[in-house]
This record gives sequence, structure tokens and C-alpha cells, in this order.
Amino acid sequence: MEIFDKKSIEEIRALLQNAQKIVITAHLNPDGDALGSSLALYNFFKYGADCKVILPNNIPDTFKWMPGCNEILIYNEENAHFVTEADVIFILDFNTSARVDKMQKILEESAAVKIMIDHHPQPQEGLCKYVFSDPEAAATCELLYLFFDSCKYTINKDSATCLFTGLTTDTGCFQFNCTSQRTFEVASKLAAMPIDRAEIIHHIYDSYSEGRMRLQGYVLSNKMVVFEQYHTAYIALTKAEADKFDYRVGDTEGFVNLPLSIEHVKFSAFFMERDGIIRCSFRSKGDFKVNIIAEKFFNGGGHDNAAGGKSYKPLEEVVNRFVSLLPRITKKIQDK
Ligand SMILES: [Mn+2]
Repeated sequence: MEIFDKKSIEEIRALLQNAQKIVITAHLNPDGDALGSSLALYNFFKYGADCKVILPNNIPDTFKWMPGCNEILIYNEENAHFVTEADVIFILDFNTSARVDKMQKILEESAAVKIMIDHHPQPQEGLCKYVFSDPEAAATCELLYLFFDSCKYTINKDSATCLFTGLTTDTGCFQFNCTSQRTFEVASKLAAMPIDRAEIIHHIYDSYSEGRMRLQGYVLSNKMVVFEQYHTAYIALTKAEADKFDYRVGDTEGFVNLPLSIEHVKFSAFFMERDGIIRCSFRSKGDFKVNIIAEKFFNGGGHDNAAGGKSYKPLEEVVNRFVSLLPRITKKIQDK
């Protein structure tokens, strides 16, 4: 199946040639793929049209080195007019308008031509004129590379650096199930460009604060609960615990994956108090689908092996509910 059909690409090329004002946006609590895709596109447009990256909230320190990151606007009343006045809006790495939080209404109401490039299943209908969605893609950055390629746009080193970052983070350094032959093909094209891969990996993985490392140690030794019979493990972290380790946004990124390194654990969950709500993350190995669980029980959704949700109930209650669900929802992975 052709994701980027010729007709749409021709139309978009013409559209972008005349566009005066372009806005790029991505989901709340942006990760490497959200920032990678946004900034890859931004660095491509930078010297042409008036282009702004506007995100619903803060950027984790881990990614502040990315080219163009300093120019990102965090959405507020003063910059809202850019969304309203835009000719074209790119919607990257998310597929329902609720994922931009406070920006939702203004994004929906903007008369701009909206273009979605994303890899989450079941894109919202009626939000975008052009929807390029492929849940098989490992990262939005993988799709964005294919978009540039379809448009016959030549990208610069900065865009390639950003694409490689998103590809790296969303695949857990090319190890998650979602990593496909095509992912490696895109990575290989990017690697052929003059990007500094060692530097990118260093920025992502060797730039933790001391507090984050100690928090990870604490979480693994004191907070990880393993249910052997359900092949499941979870970690629940209170705000007070995180604050003891000088918690900064992004510090718990990847914690949900840690229990999956245990041989028999196939399903992992991470719960954390943040901004007055409980954020829930789910990961799995193999064909155990966590997006269904996130959707059904935790007001969320996502990919087969990586999903998230939220709850307004107290942390303890959320965790108790999760544990009580385990006998039923892990049927598929329980030992027979
Ligand atoms: Mn992504």
C-alpha cells in the first residue's frame, strides 16, 4: 500500500510552495519522535516560509540540544494567533486533537489545511485534510523521511539529525518489535548523510542527571513489583518520591521498559503522579496488545506494544485496580 499517494503529494507540494505561514505541532509531553519529526520539518522550512513549531507543554532537558529546539514556542495566549492564522498545520506523532491538551479547540477551529503524519492506530476522522497514517511505522520520523522522499525534497544535516533522533528513541535504539526492514532502510539513508550518530546517542543516553540515575536505582530496587504467574511487573511512583531525587520532566522516560528486561516478564506498567493526575504507561513483548488495555481501562490508547493512559483517581486506587485486573487481562500470557 502506498502511504504517500501521488495525487496528495502533488497537491501538498503546490500548497507548500505558496504557503506563507506554517505551523508544526506534536503531542503533549513530547518525546524524541515528536520533537524529532517537528524539528526535522522545521529545519527543512526554516529558510523559506514563516514556520513555527508550537507544542502544548515543556520539552525534556534530554532533547534541548536538538537543532532548532530553542526556537520552539510553548503554546500560550500570546502565540495562539499563529495557529489561527496558519495556512498549513502539520500534525505530527499524534492522531486525535485531545493529545494537544489546551491547544485542542484552537487547532480544531483553525481554517488551515491540516496534514497529519503519524503512526498511531485509528486516526481521528475529520481533523485533517491529508492523513498519512501507518501504524506499522516504527516512528513518525520514519514516515516523515518517506514524505520528504515522496516530495523529492532534499533535507539538510539538521533535519537528518532530528529524524535519526526520533528513529532511535521510538525503537529503543532499534531493538523494539516495531523496528522493521524499512526502519533500517531509512536509518541507513540517514546514516549516509553527514550526521554525527555517536553524538546523537550520547545526547540521548549518556546525559542523565545524577538524580535520574539514583531515581532509577531506587525504583528498580524498592518499587518494582513482579507477578511471576502473570508475567507482569509494575512500578508506581509518587510525586514526593520523585521530588526526593530532584525530578525533572523526562527523568522517568523509559522506566516502563525496565521490567521487560526480566526474562519472564512480558507486560510492564508504570504509574506516576504528575500534574494532579496519574499517568499510566504500558509496554509489552511479543503479541500481547497493551493499547487495548490502555483504551478499555485507563482512558488512553497507543501502539500494540507501547501505550499510555491517565486516571484522576488516587495512585493507590489506580494500582489496586490494575492488580485486580491482572488475572483476567493477562490470560493470553499466563502459563497454561
Ligand atoms: Mn512516535
